[in-house]
Amino acid sequence: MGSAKKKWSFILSKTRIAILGAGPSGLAQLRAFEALRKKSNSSDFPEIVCYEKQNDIGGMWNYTWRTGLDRNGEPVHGSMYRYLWSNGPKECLEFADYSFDQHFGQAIPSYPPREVLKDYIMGRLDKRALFTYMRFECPVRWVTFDQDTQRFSVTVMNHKTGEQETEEFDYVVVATGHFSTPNMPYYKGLEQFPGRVLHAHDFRDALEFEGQNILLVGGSYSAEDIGSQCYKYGAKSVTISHRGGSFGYNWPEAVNEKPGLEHIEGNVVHFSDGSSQAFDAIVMCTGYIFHFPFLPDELRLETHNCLYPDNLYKGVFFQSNPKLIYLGMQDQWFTFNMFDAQAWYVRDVIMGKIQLPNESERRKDIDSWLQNHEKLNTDAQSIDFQANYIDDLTSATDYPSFPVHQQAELFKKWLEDKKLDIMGFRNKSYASTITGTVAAQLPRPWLEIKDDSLEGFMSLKFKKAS
Ligand code: FAD
Ligand code: NA7
Repeated sequence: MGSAKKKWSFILSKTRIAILGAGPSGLAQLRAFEALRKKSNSSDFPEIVCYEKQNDIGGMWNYTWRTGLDRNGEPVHGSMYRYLWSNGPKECLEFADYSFDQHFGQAIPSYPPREVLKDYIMGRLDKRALFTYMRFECPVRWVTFDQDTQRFSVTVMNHKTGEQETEEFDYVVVATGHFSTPNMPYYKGLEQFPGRVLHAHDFRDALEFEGQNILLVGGSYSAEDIGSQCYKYGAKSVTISHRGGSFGYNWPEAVNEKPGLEHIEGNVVHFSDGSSQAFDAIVMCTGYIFHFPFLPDELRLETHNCLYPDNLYKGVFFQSNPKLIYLGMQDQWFTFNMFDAQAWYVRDVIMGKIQLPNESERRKDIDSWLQNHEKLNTDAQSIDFQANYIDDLTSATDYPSFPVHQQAELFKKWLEDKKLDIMGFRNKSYASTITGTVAAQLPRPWLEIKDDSLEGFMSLKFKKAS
């Protein structure tokens, strides 16, 4: 009896952390702790549980053919599609502590397909150790915070047992992503449009639109990439309606730009310049909303896709309750290396290595970033802003320093390359800022390579970049 009681109080005294989501952000957090555990092996190492809705790690990088609901009746998370290739140079997302050379053992091109990048992201993980923290098929249903105990209650639906479970934690890390819940606008006449109307979230295979005249609504990455995919896989014509202006790309003849969409009559779409055109299908590439149905108002981050959401100290600690942490909530030039920088910082705060300042100091820090954020006018400035943010985080931890400003320069080069040749930028090669290795070249132009599988890609006879 006595020893059981002792054991129980020992368990209660351990810091408990819930990580919600096992995409690249949640995995970065798990790995940050795992790295520490391996180094210190200390007995006061926190107890960590990672709840994941899917039945695997990888988040957005797990391709699924499903749309709508998954096999458990939960909203499908995945927005990635077949034939998706990296939309930025891999050299800008390389981990500081795990290079592409280390993973592939050879130079590979700068723009790999999804499966190849996923293989890289997973490559550095000690899956055996990591899976001990995982609770798969456990979507988080509700989170509350008790002011008296200063602990969170996290309730999940465990689809493996068919039962709801509630556990208590000292910290909650929300890493559920923000490119999954469609922002779906309405335009007059949409309900009468005779063809398919879908959001980019449900776009899976460009071949579906082969031989069709397709309209994409939106002026950002999804519109330009889904447009390029549809062109590559044989759409008859691709039209992009961009309410904010023009991409300024030299599109091939079959790809056109239009200004904002006004209304729809039958299969004819009318645009704000008075022009109109008939289409077979419409894809809304109109972005995503931040959706945290498992959080009550007082814990819920309210923001839109931007580089510095308000109320997050260091971009991660929720201002009114810094034991609640949000990872990866920024718009993303940088991705995997930024998630690492955030995860390392969060870990060091939880472990008491970094002290959080008081509420008003945190507010001042947030405001100073927001002031700079407001002044951003160009993509180049935005890239530098995010690089500075990452620098700010990594300089406070022992995360291996990496030349984030050199990577920022690569991003600027990438933007220029896209402007010069939107269908050819993926043929370019860049040098790694981590190892110096110059990426290999694709043997044929990206437009001609239709197989996006890992095996297909790795069996290509890459050329040495000239
Ligand atoms: P996610 O990868 O979205 O992972 C979130 C995880 O949380 C998922 O596993 C999900 O199942 C889980 N989850 C959600 N809700 C719950 C819940 N209630 N309970 C439990 N678990 C939950 N980035 C690049 O670097 N390069 C690219 O080329 C690129 N292309 C992209 C293309 C598309 C179409 C999209 C949508 C994004 C792209 N991105 C790209 C950005 C991509 O979102 C990030 O690379 C990365 O996946 C973000 O990681 P995350 O962990 O923050 O979120
Ligand atoms: P983004 O980058 O958030 O862009 C959304 C786009 O949709 C943007 O151009 C918006 O124009 C446009 N939008 C939003 N609402 C509307 C309406 N109502 N009508 C017309 N156009 C609209 O999302 P993406 O999906 O392109 O990219 C997200 C991630 O996926 C990205 O990180 C990639 O890596 C892949 P606005 O600027 O508001 O005028």
